[in-house]
Amino acid sequence: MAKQKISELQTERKRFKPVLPAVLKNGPRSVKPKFGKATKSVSDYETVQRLFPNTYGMPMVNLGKGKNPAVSKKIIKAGVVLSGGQAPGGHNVIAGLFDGLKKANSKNKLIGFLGGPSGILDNKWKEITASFIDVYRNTGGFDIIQSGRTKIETPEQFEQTKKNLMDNKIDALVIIGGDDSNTNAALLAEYFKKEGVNISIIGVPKTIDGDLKNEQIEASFGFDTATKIYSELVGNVCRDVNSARKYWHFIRLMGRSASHITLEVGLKTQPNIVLIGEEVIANKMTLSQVVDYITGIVVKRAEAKKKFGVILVPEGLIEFIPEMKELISSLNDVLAENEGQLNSMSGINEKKDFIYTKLPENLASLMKSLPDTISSQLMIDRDPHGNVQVSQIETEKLLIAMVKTKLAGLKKEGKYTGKFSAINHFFGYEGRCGAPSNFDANYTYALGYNSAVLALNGLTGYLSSVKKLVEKSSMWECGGVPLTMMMNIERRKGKEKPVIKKALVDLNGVPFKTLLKNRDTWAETESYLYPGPIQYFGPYSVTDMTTVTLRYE
Ligand code: FBP
Repeated sequence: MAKQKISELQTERKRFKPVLPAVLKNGPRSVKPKFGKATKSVSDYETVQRLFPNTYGMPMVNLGKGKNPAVSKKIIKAGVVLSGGQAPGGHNVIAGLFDGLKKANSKNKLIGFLGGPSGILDNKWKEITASFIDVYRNTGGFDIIQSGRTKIETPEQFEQTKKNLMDNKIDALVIIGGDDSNTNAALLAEYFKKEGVNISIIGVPKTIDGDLKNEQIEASFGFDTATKIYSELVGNVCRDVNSARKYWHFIRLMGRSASHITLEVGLKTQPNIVLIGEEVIANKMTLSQVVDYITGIVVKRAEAKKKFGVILVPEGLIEFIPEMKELISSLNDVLAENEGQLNSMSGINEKKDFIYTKLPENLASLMKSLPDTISSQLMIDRDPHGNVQVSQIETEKLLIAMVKTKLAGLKKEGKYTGKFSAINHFFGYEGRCGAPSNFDANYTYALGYNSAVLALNGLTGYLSSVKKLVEKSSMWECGGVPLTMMMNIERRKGKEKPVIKKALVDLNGVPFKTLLKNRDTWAETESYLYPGPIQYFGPYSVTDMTTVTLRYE
């Protein structure tokens, strides 16, 4: 077979050697887990404890240097699965895991389940070998074994998972995923303990959205690279508006449940408006008030003869507007409770008319008041974890339409004389598979290697944790955080469920406060910053520096 051609950059990136944290440098035999105090869930203690009787309260684990020859004695076979949306660095997690396992014992094996958790249920896998993994080192994407959003949730699926893992003689399963996938990891760990099955379950914090973090997990991988890619694009658009001076660009950025991406990109590029969903909900702003805020700035800039600007809109904004949140949550319940009946209807209008009869009156009229495309997009199937697929809802177009209407009204009243031409963008998929930055390449490799160490020590129900991320990678600290420690109870698909709590933008944190301090100036001026493309070679300050968010936090 002809050798696949790779780009010049890929050729260079193959040579990049991630720098492991000092504690992992000499391999799993030189690392000992140290156990801290018993832990508690973030809230709903009693319910979470009742649901996880076997794995609740486990201690924090820190890895320290020390002789640990036992990890090499047993030959282990591990499985790995990529779950959920792509994030730069997934391939390096698998490379780190592979190298950690092989360093402990060259006879250890690793297989990758194909296409996400469905690969476990369908028993589809591929062995990861040295020559196979080498091609993927330091590359973006999840194409090595692909990903998927299947949720392992029914008793039959748990049983099938147990059977397939046992048939394959798997000793440890590493689940690389976001909050939902790691919730699944926690449920599996609990199930295996209950069943007396000796398979370690270790999670790895992945998501470009940056919302899987807490005091122990400083950042999820992929956030650094994805935000650098979006910042380059947004910076370029800012330079374009400043050159042409004729358009308003409405840019929606991925991040379905939290606005971390928008905040980070906003701080890196300083556009005229940065909407933060968490602020909108805290101030109980209506959709119309959000539109008023944007319109106010458009008018002010027009008065200064500036009919151009750039506005960043977090993908999840729609769910942060209290009235919309209420509508979406009611819709979630109506869609879940009437699934059969709705499936039997073919036309979207028939479905809408049916839904209007099931929603409370005020929410039905709110839904009716939305443009047709938006109300249809709100009804798109929920993902297997019950989340609305906000990436399919064109909020930026909704805002443009509403701002236009508002400006037309102001024009009639003689309060606005400008011209408003708007262009919409959605940057999401563009950033999820980029070649990992040096930071993400190092971080993901360390997370993978660390997960091998946790599994080799027989731990289960832990999330791989690498800390002190603003330091050089050699200084990073490694360990494991009990998955149950991050849980709380939330409503999903019309039912109360234990889930890992998402980290939202902290309105008292330095990143948001920095935006707050500067945004009035950015609104009226052209304080744009142009971060440019990710640099892999060159001075440390441009190649290895991580996010503004992490540095401020
Ligand atoms: P994860 O939470 O699984 O990491 O995915 C995040 C994300 O990129 C969101 O920002 C986006 O809304 C969603 O995935 C899109 O999902 P899909 O790939 O299924 O369209």
